[in-house]
Amino acid sequence: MQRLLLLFCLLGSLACNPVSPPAPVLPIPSERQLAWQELEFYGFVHFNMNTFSNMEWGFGDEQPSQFNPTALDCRQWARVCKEAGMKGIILTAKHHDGFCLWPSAYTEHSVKNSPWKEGKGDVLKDLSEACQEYGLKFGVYLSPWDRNHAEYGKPEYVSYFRNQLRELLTNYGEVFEVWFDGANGGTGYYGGANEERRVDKKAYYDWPNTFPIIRELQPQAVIFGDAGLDVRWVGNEHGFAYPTTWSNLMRDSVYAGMPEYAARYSSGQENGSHWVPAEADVSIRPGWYYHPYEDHKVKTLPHLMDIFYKSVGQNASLLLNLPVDDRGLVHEHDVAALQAMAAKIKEDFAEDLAPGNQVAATPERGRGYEATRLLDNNYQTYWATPDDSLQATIQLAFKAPTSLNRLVLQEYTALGQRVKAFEVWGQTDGSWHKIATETTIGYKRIMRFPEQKISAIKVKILDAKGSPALSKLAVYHAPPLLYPPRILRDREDMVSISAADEQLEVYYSLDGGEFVRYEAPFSYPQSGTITAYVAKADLKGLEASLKIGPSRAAWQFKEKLENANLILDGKTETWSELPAGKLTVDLGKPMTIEGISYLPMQARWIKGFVQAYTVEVSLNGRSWQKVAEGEFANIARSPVLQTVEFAPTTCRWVRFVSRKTIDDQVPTIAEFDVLIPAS
Ligand code: FUL
Repeated sequence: MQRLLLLFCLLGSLACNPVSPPAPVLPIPSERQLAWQELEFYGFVHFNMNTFSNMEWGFGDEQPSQFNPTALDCRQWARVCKEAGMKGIILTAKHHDGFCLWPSAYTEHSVKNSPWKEGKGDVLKDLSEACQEYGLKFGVYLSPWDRNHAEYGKPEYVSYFRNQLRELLTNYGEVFEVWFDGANGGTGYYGGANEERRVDKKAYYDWPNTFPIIRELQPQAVIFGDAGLDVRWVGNEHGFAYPTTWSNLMRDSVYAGMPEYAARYSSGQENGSHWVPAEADVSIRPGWYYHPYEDHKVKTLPHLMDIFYKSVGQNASLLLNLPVDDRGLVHEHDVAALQAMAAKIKEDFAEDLAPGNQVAATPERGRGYEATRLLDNNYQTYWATPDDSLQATIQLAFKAPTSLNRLVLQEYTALGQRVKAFEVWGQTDGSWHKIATETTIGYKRIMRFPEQKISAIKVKILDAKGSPALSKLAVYHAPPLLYPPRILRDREDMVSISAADEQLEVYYSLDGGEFVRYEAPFSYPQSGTITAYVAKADLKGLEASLKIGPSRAAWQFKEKLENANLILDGKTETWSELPAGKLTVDLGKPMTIEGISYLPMQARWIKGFVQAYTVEVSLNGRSWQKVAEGEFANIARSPVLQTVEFAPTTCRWVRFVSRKTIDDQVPTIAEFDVLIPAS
């Protein structure tokens, strides 16, 4: 009887005394940071004077007359971003060259003196309105460094900078993020001084008195910078956060542009003093600004997906840049890449397979914090452990064995970032195997692992800064990314074929023959066409094919070249210089050729594209015959594979001579080959 009474009392107290929430583990996010973290994916637009000067960092001496987009359409930018699932757009209102995309009252170096819309245009206005129309947030990038301004480096410039900030934050509606670049100080035009100006990066901008302007005019806007205030740089421009990424940062030890930032601070610190989460910025092309010569270098779908998983999936937001072109539009290639990425993200997360299954956790804090909160699709509700439990196990048991390859976990970050170490286990036929050993979770952690059919999944939290509090556990089965594989033939005639996803099978055929499974590199010392595709069960990807010339194993170059092997390694990304202005190849034996191919260098910072050429052949290496002469007319804009064809000729030596390069620099080359008649 007494026992029963005790039980009633206990139940009664449980019913009347709600379980209190876990105490916050400091630091914790502000309201504006909490709202920002839910955006996850938004767009950067680099469009400004550099778009027209074909530069990345204009010197500051450009003329407003150069800014003349022919079809500028901010609604197209907004539509493209919206359709890609982005939540906002941040525009380079002013980059380091100082040109302003809005008619600032404080400078003549702006759109108001450009031919665009006869000086009546305002890109900030157009974009802010387009964002509103498409339900996107609107943000501004304002470069602290200004290579145009005569007073850069003096206190007067800081007043100018602040005045501009006021204009941007007053005239264009709500702003969700203000982006300050860490690059500042160096050579520049500076009103005609043409000199180098260094500033004290810590003190010059007097940030403690600049940031309040933002708080005053746009209290909900987050401030981005190396040191925050609110959002920090991820420390690289690849769009990758880190397997261990803390939102906590020792903010007072950091300042914008500090040299050791990337190595020491960018992944955050477990015991960081302030909540300053990471934002991963990356461009969809090699450059931030549009360059026609990068039209064929838009990132591939596997690359973009890797970026997505390594940013959004590693406790960072993704800021993906679109270099709007000189028409004023997002280029067709970028649109296509973005659409493919958006479709794949949708496909990978089409169905959360967790709800409807049984979830349990030990220990559990009590009523209101049960494990079922992990599956209720409500970020505000969460599972938590009692205060003194820093370890815990969550188990999701499937009704039937389920194939999956993604796990999503989210901490309830309003209470601070807590989890320090965890493991993921899967159960097959009654026995458990470890799937992953990890560290941090943060706002969102997405794990990719090889597909497996399991009857249960277990998350073991091994260590935490405070009692774990998780909002979400979700599992998915992402379909394979059936991207065409890469086929390479190297200098030794070895062919290798690689798939973007190592889990996939690769099949290939030689010269239209039967397809066979690819296991390892093989020798192929002859000319022909290799075709390959990736597959999984009955799913088959698109084919890739590579046409290759004769064996090159015996080829030799006459000139002494530092990186000679790179010209024949089959890799488009490697390159060599031709200091003698020509490439003379001994083919090892006489053969009939009917042309040559030249791939210009493909690295980010290009130089030495051959514009005017001559091709000569010889049977003995002494007497030469010219077989072709001409120009690669569009190479500066489009440095794709160039071919030169001529009447079939038998020779043992072939020479490719550069008569002029686009920039008068030493010619460069990524790949060289000869074309032979079809047998
Ligand atoms: C860098 C800048 O210098 C680049 O030009 C670009 O704007 C990038 C987002 O940040 O630091």
